[in-house]
Amino acid sequence: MAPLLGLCVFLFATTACLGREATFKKPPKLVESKYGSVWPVPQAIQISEVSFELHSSNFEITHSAKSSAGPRCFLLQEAFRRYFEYIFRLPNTREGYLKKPNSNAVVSQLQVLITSSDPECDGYPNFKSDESYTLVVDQPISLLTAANVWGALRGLETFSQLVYQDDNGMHQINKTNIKDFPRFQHRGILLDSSRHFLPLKVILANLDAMAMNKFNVFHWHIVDDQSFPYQSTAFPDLSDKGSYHPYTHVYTHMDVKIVIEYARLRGIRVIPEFDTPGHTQSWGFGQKDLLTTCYSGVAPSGTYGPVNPILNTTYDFMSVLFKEVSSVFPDAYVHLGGDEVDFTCWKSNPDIQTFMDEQGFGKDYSKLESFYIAKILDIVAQTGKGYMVWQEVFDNNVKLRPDAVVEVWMENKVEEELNKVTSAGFPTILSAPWYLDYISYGQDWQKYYRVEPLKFNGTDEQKKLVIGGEACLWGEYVDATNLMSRLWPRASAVAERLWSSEDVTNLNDAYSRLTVHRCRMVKRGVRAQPLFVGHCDYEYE
Ligand code: CP6
Repeated sequence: MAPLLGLCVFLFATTACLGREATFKKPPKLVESKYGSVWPVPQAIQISEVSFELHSSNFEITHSAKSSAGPRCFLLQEAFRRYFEYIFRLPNTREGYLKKPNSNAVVSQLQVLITSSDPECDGYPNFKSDESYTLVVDQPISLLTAANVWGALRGLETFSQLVYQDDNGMHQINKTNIKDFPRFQHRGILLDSSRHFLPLKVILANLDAMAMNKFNVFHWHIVDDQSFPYQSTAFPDLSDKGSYHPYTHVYTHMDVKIVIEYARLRGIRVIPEFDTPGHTQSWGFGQKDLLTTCYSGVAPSGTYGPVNPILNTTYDFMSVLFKEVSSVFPDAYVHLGGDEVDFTCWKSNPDIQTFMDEQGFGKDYSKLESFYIAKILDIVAQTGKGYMVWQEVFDNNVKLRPDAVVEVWMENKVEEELNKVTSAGFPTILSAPWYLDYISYGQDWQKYYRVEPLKFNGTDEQKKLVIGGEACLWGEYVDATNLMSRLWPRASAVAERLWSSEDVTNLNDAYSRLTVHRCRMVKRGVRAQPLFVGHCDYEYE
């Protein structure tokens, strides 16, 4: 059996053969993909065998004369510059270092044509933004057409991914036709800046990586039990006392604005989450009487529980805080959390027991939770914002506005939950299968890739309510040292599931493109970890 053992070692990288549990025993095969190395795969793409050259000295990305956008469109100007650099000016990209005479045709321009009368140059992306585009790569002029800047951004990313270097270091692109649009509107990444403070730099780097994968929502789980880094102007004590450090480990309004603008320029929405009534321990340091006093027998135990839902002062505070938050974050939605409320402390508190009796809630503390959430929803509705919530809020029968988005995160009975939420008529996003803070040996990206968000019992109307999904990177074991490598390229699997057509499921094809895509991210300065054995032409340095 020696040859078989050898094969076993070769194919399965030893662990499977030693009988230890390897999640994914068979590494996929590297194959030539008809999609080139584009990630995520466009809805329709034909790449021809014919290739053209690009020369940095004779190539520009410009506005088409017919475009409704021009050089005054700052968002596009910045994008043109960025993508020119991705194509030509990376650290160790040598262009044509073995220049040989040739007579190939050259692409000298990528013209960008915005067709809508309002290109949305100065706007923010929103949940209805049109990200579709068409791309015709031909010589001497290639044409990218989109209704507005959001589609143009996606098309520029695709164009840059079509460019490759031949064995002589010459930049090449094949004649190509693409018609593209996202399958799901909401394609998010959740970062948690409470369990560890995330410096601005890593948040911005992650926004770059998101754009490379056509993600369009940054779900910023900005505060939680462990720290409150958001610096509020109305309640400065919250971060003065509740952050890890009041000067170095906080996000000022200016910091937040920087993140929002950086994201906007990449077509990414920023949705902040202020999770209550649970997950709020850090709030208690800077806001007296906000949290419930827990009791041990008849005396306070010295610990605190969820937000105290029976005091008027709680709601006065929340009104002012959410008013501020709604003006600092321009997106039409805020995430209100509502997950994992622990009732132990509420149960111990005599004032809460009295209140429960008065309200006729009996011993059902989920009624008290609903009472609280309903009031928060009213407060937020008054700011003119829509809201997202974790699934428990729906599960507890809280009355939600019809445009409320319910985020399904619990791993058990996901399909049943999707059916329930959508049959009640609510838009929903799926994050349950995509908890990327979980790690394991092997190629777990395949598990994320195989997920089919619409695989649940429901009508077509219900399926339309699944507006997308999110990859979540909870921060217990993550800070700036490992965030990028933990997320990328594993989150790329989620990106393709949410962007590309349902039938894009071939694992060998995905593996082959993702290997190249991962090296491309590395080349662009993203510390994306390897999928398996191998090398990149340009290694991270
Ligand atoms: N923090 C907050 C968390 C989690 C949630 N909310 C969480 C729960 C279970 C797992 C991973 C993360 N760390 N605020 C639940 C949405 Cl497995």
